Amino acid sequence: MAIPAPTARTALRGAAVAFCSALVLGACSSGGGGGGGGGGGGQSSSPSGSGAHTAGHGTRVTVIETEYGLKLSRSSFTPGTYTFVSDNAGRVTHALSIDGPGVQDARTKNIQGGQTATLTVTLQKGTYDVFCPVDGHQQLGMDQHIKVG
Ligand SMILES: [Cu+2]
Repeated sequence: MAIPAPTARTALRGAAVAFCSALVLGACSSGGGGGGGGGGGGQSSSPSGSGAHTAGHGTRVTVIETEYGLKLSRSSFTPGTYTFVSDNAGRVTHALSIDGPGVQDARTKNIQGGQTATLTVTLQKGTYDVFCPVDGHQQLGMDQHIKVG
């Protein structure tokens, strides 16, 4: 019986939208009715990490770091995405950096002794330099070359 007149509906909707936008935007999403885009979330406060590649989808490769050397869990690589899990088994601060075709000095944050950090990169055919970017450590032996292909 009560078929709402289109004009009334439209007016009502318009009023509701206006009402909502007048309030805090987030409050509207609890209404559920019309597909409210992106309710929660908002800007999660990211830590210090810059552009963190958190989605570690790659093949895991463990890199044990000590004074002063790197030990990779694998030595043969085919092109693809890898997540390097850098495990600082030493006492001083280290980090892990990878440089080669398509990967320009990707690096983890500094890693304290006993901590780990990950680095996800996509490797192509070629040779990559895997090293510790902390001052002088590369020269001291924290340096490995891996061949992909
Ligand atoms: Cu180091």
